[in-house]
Amino acid sequence: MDLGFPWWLRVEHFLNIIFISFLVRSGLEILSTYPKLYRSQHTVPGRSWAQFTVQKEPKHKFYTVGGEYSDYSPRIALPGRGLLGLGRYWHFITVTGFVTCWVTYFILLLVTGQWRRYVPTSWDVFPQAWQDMLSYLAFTMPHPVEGMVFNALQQLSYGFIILVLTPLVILTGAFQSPAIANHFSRITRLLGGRQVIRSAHFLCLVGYLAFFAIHVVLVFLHGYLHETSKMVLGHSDNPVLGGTIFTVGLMLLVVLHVVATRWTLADGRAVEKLHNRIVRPWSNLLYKLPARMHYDRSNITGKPVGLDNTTQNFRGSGRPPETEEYFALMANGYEDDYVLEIGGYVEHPMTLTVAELRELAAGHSQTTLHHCVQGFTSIGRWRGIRLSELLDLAGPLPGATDVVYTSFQNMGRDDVLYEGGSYYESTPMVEARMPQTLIAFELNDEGEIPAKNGGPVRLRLETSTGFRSLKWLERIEVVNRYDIILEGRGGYFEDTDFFDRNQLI
Ligand SMILES: Nc1nc2c(c(=O)[nH]1)N[C@H]1C(S)=C(S)[C@@H](COP(=O)(O)O)O[C@H]1N2
Ligand SMILES: [Mo]
Repeated sequence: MDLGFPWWLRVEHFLNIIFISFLVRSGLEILSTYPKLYRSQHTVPGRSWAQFTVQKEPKHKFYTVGGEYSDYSPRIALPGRGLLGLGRYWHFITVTGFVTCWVTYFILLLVTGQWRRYVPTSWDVFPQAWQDMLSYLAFTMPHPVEGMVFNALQQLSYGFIILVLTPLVILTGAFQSPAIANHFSRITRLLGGRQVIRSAHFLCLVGYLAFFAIHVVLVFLHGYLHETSKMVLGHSDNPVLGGTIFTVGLMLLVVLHVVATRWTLADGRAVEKLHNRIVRPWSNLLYKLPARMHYDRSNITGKPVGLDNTTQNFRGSGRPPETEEYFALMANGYEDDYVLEIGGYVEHPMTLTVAELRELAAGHSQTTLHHCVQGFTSIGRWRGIRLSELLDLAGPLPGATDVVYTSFQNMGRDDVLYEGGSYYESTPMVEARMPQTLIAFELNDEGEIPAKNGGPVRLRLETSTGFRSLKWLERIEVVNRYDIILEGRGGYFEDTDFFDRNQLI
């Protein structure tokens, strides 16, 4: 068969240059907001195996993770400046194209028989690839394998990138989604846990970059015009024409990156719209994946031996309310002073104390892996009542679509890192009704939820990124539309930053 360079293979190669460069830059943006890699799911400060920031971890015990943001430059990251939400939007937009492209390519390889170019059919390829490498090091060009367009080293390295590294990067990427990681929690654990998978995802990036560097060197060694002409025209009969087209293409790619970065920094909401169009149709399918927990007490993110506060290593994000009322509430053990309100579009509005919540919950607890959108994870055992049961008691009226949660924390007042008003969040009814959506009042069997983790009562959404699990819960309100509340995006970070309320990724 002819193993030349068919047109679809060339188109795919070109699209990949675009997709991978966007994935790398937006991926770096995501990394920048928590530029550390861990082996353990407990992400204990000081135990990272790699770090990509010069920032030191604060010394006091209860610093919040928000302070670990590093802002990478827009020259490196897309869009840079610590704009995590926008980096995520670009990553997911590009993933949609990249995965579609790879699957199509994979099918085409199979049906056309072109897979033979990447899959060695004899063991001889391995010693041959070694010989090829030696000859490159001596600046002589190795010969292609009999009947092939590539030499043995090219065949093995391209095969590895396309058939091993790419599936691996897609798999490890998919498991960054809390919905996927918590639904397939057995696989998450089998693969070594969420942080090992996150580290592997990063190592895939290193793999791509190393391949890219060598690939470029080899293109130059073989002859730039000659090789790039094959990428464009499929042959090297007219290297000047092919090489020129390729070079112009590369310049356009640079322009595309500059334009995308500037556009994102100037009009993030437009990027958000693009994201919602492209990504939501498939990401909404993740609502079909309820969390299935395979964690127990022994997996809890606990204390280092010798310290008496077991919950201290469950990382905290955000600052507790700084009001007299809140301090008084916590000081008094809140059992009598705290009341949770449930109201809005329901038949029976009600208020419940923690004691009443406890009674209704009948001892239910769940041990789950928390995924902060920045990347830290902790495993906690939450005692609480399923929201679904509370909703049954309150009786949503026909036409109720969403549930809105408000906190007595105020970001502008309580957290130096942020501006703005009260923290709130909302969920579509399907998410509110998920079996693990919990109104929690106890962490790690310690009688209560500590202030820094959202006590007395907080929301737990186990298939979504952490920012949506609202802490210091004051009121639950059933509504028939959420888009008329404040900025209309359904939550504090959705309104003030670029986070998506439907973010189960
Ligand atoms: N009211 C309120 N809820 C909040 C936050 C906040 O700042 N304020 N931070 C969110 C974020 S970003 C995360 S990751 C989780 C962290 O929960 P933890 O502090 O128990 O780890 O709470 C979420 N809920
Ligand atoms: Mo977070």
